[in-house]
Amino acid sequence: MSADAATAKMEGTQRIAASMPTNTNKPLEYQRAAAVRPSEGQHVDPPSRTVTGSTLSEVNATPKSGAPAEPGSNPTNDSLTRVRVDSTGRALTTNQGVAVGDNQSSLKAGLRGPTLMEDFILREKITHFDHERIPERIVHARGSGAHGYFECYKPLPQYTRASLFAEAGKRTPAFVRFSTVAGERGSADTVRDVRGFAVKFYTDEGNWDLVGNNIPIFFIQDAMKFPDLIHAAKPEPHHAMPQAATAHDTFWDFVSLMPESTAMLMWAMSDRAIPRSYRMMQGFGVHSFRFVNAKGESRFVKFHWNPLAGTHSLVWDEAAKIIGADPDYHRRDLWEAIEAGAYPEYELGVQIFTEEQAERFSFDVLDATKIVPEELVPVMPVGKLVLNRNPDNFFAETEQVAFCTAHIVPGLDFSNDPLLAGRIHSYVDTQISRLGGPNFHEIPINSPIAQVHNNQRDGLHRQAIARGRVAYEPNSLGGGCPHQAGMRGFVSYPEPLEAREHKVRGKPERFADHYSQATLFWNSQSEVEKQHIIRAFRFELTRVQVAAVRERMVSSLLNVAQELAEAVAAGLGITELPAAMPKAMEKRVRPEVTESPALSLLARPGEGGIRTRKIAVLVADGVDGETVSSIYEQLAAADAVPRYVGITLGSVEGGDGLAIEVDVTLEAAPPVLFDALVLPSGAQAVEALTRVGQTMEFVKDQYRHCKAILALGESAQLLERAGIARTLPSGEDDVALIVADDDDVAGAVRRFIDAIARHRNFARDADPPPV
Ligand code: HDE
Repeated sequence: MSADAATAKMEGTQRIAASMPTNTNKPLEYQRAAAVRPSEGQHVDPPSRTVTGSTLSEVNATPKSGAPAEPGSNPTNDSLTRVRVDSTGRALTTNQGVAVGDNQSSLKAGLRGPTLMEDFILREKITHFDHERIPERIVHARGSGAHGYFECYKPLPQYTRASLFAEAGKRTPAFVRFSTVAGERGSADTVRDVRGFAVKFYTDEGNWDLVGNNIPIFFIQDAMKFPDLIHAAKPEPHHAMPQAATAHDTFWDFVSLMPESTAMLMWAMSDRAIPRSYRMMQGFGVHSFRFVNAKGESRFVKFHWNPLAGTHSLVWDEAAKIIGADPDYHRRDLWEAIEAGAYPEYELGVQIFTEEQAERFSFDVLDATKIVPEELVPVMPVGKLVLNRNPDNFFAETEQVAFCTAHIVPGLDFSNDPLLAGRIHSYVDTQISRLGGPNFHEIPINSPIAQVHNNQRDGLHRQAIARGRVAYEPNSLGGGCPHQAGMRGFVSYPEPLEAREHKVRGKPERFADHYSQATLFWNSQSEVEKQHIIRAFRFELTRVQVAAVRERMVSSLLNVAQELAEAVAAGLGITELPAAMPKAMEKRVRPEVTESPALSLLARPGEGGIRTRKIAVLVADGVDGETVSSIYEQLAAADAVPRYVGITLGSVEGGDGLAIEVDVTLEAAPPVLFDALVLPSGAQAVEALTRVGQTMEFVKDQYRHCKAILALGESAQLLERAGIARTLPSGEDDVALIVADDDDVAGAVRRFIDAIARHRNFARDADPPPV
């Protein structure tokens, strides 16, 4: 470079340094007003671009070094397009871009000779392979993700300045990962467990991660207990069993000694913990957060996701059988729905309340084991999440996505929930070991779409190539940039603190009420949901080997509801009820609400219809082809997914000569994989199906799991052989068991579709099951 250019650079540097003779921001650091309303950092424009550059030679571009950086730009934040790879028409290369001539054999000294150390192609390939796995998440290891967007319904300036809520119709890109908690990465989807519902919003003011669950409360009140909880729930350390299940001694030992877990146990033993689909479950932010508006005013907020498809669950016997039939049941369901264009949608609702309101509640809003009942603070819908794109690559996107509760944006803030405080630390920390260093934010799925400019440098796998020699602030040599944003940036809400408080380890008094909301949940359930909760407690505690732990849990349940404790005890063979567990707070709390209908899964049937529901149509030679194919078409026209299930693959020949191609066999697709069943007419087909053991299993399971069954003509015999009664034990009609003659097919199909849309006919539910 010419001496002139170097001199000009030097002179320019002198000029900008001189234009900042003092740090004008410094006095503000000591002013109370500036502690609440920070001002923008001091900065100037350099006289020329060269002045703040690292080099004068940056103009000498090559295909690799490229042009100088664009002013104010950080391309590591671009859309994922910059890292999408498509090998169409390309030859194989090494990681250095060298084309590989032969990908079949290693390099040897002679055809039968030893493999040579110099074979860099083999060594690069094997070395990369050796390191393909990364540590799995300590919790939520098993998950599935999808891309989509959040659309704001209406602006919320009175509550928050968060940019994603700024205008009606504004769309913010999002990535969601659903998960189970306890199981390892390869564990089955339909285990009884809480489901993670983690959303990353790529807002234009930075990333906001709402890392929630499908249950609105949690087991513990303080982050201090999280490692204990997870150690108790995970496989027992001596023999590493059981996988992905809480039905074992250590879990129940711990939770029965932690009465604050009781309310969460009620939810976890309910059908919420065995959802039919990720598309059919709610999500919750759990903690109280804060909304902060442009005037700096703050209110508490709780976040709710409500699926437009409604909330629907499996039944336990079915969930357990699906573990064998299709361990990827939820992953497949999400993937297939998105591929089919049936995009899952969830409405975001907020409960907004003031500090003063919170003071008056009978519970503490900082206690994550408590909900704010909807009767106290209604849920206001504010927008909608639509999942419309599957990831291209599971590892690059779903496995490497790193959610952190610490990722929030201007307009939001934390509450002092002590569980949340621990999480704010934990998530960043865990990503550092899981993703190999502090630069995980540069992994494409994690990088924001908002620009990133700071003085953080180096670390493993750094991608950004920061221009210039300034990596500190304040500076004058970089013109003061990047400068602090002041009120345009994130400013913590200056929450007033209690005067004269001591530094303590403890909990507020209202945290000690452990049972009111467990009872509230119980009281709000329908009869069938209550029965399922009883059975779940019974199942889990039956697996517990130590009788004292079983009894301790029953003594705790006596504080929730006598009928619950008695029914669980009866199932466990406990004939003499223990005394109720002494409460941490003997003072009686007067809850505002003793029943909240919104807590029942049945409160949200969804938009109706049978879209994406899987329906088995059993076929064999001699089936009434004309009728069965017309039913198939009607179901497909209603956006359901009918499948011809046969004894073998190939085609069956209808009694009317129509050939029907079998989609899947009785052996490969057991009944638990379908939401409903069609048994067509045709004497010969019914006879053939009767001879196959799996048919009876199919019919019985569909009945036992309370699913809709349509039996036409002769196939009614299959119901009889399975011992299925035409009416309910009460003598009433079973509206999901539609038995029809061949002359009433149209009406029968209509009733069948209505029954599928209602999900299950729980009026059939009985313990033990009659068939
Ligand atoms: Fe998490 N949790 N958690 N958690 N959590 C993790 O972060 C943690 C809690 C939740 O799909 C980890 O990246 C602590 C509540 C979801 O990638 C880890 C505490 C709620 C996911 C962690 C909690 C959650 C995680 C493991 C108590 C519901 C999966 C891997 C103080 C509101 C995110 C990771 C994904 C994952 C810590 C309690 C939800 C270790 C310390 C309450 C959905 O950082």
